[in-house]
Amino acid sequence: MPPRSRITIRQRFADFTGRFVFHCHVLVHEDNGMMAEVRVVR
Ligand SMILES: [Cu+2]
Repeated sequence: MPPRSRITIRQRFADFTGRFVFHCHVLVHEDNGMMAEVRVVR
C-alpha cells in the first residue's frame, strides 16, 4: 500500500466487540501511519 493510504479490512470476530490498536512493530512504519484503532461492531 502507498504510505498514508487507507484500507478497509472486514473480519468476523466470534466473541469480541470493542476497540483495540493495530500497529506495525517497525517504528518508522508506525510513525508513518501503520498504527490505527480497530473498532469491532456487531
Ligand atoms: Cu510495517
